[in-house]
Amino acid sequence: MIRSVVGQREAAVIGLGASGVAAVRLLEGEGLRVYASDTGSTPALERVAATLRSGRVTIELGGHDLERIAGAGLVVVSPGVPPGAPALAAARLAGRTIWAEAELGLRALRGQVPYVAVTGTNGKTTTTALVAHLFEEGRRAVVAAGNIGMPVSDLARGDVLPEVIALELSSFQLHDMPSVQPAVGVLTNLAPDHLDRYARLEDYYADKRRLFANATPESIWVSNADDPASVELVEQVVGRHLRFSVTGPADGWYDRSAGVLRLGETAILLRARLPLLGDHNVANALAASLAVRALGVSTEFIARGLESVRALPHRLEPVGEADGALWINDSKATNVASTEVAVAAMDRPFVLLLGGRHKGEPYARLVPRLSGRCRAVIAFGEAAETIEDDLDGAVRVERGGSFTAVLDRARALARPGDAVLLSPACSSYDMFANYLERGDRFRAYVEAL
Ligand code: UMA
Repeated sequence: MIRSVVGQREAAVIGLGASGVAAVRLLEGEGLRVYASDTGSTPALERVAATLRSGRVTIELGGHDLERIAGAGLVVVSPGVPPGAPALAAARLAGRTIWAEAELGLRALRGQVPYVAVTGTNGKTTTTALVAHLFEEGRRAVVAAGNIGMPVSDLARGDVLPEVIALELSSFQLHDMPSVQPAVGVLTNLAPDHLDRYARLEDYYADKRRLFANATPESIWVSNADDPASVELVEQVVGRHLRFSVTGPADGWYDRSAGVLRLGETAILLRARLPLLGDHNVANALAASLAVRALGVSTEFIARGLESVRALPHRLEPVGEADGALWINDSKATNVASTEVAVAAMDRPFVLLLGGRHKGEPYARLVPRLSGRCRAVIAFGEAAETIEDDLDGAVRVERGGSFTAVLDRARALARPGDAVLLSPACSSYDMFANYLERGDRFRAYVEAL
């Protein structure tokens, strides 16, 4: 089927990150000739190129041969390549078929494996991981793939296929996935994002809408009843609609007065037994529960799965207690919106560690959620002074020096029953290699105590 699209020509792969490499391997495995290129030429890319080059595979680093791409039978694009990139413009101008790597992977699977596709602005990865976890609990052979980390093309090349895929899809991937047709499609929520890539918010939402492009009356959709933008987006979509809500009755909902998660009238689990922090995670849990329930996982297995789930590393992840305070690693929060969600999830007084490399967003947006609830903010890194200015007068702010000094100070300020929350709202590049290293240092400190 892929062969018939490529014809006698070669296939072109744009970008050689995880997606591009997986696409090259899949296409070569199909017996096709491949031209893959990347604008980068780092030593890491050179090493990757050396492992891929073969009689059928040509690799070019440091730029794209636009003419060659324009002559390809099929162009496979990595999600990080923006639609306006010259390589894609050349392919479009020549009228070439352009597929996202995820489209290629799904085509290679030829409909043999049903998938639950999860998209939305926030909560995609957590919901995808939850879907996979609940399927596992229900004894289904499942793999989590897509934006969450494993390219679908790698999955498709494997010898043993799973029974079902939990597939996280970003708007970047959906842009070039004309045949997407999930067994269940989940939309977690919508909010402005990626405005560095999309000229208008409508364009971003339009890519999200592509999840529903092949809807039929048999399709099953799960969406967020509490989010007006999601409600509007799915309004005209055909199929069976299941909705979740943390504010009132729905197909999956949080009965707050009883402290219970419900599917319809059926009580699934006490909120207190779901080991994830914050209402947003209750919403993610309800979305995942509805999706797997629609594919036959029993409420008994769902309840067990929700109870045994653990936070993903670096995302509101409780890492331990010290002197009676709970230390929470949310190092993945690299923008103010993420930190806002984390702070809203705090059900006890907390010391907030805020800082790193400033990304231009004002921190004042956090003030309504900090006043009266946050014991102190410790501002650190390059952003420290801006944070101090933005929060001035609304909450106690102290300036931290080295990361160890910041953690020592947090320990001194937190009282028994408090939380110490690392949710920095900044990138980590001023002090660390990445957010993972920042979170790992936080965890190691707590473990050493
Ligand atoms: N490049 C070109 N030409 C261009 C532009 C870029 O050659 O004009 C090259 C870059 O030099 C680079 C490569 O393309 O080498 C970039 O590829 P990529 O950014 O698509 O990276 P991958 O490693 O393939 O990772 C992608 C997803 N990345 C993005 O969407 C940015 C990963 O999601 C995903 O896990 C992976 O595929 C496997 O499916 C990451 C992500 O940040 C986690 N996603 C965004 C998000 O969640 O917000 C959408």
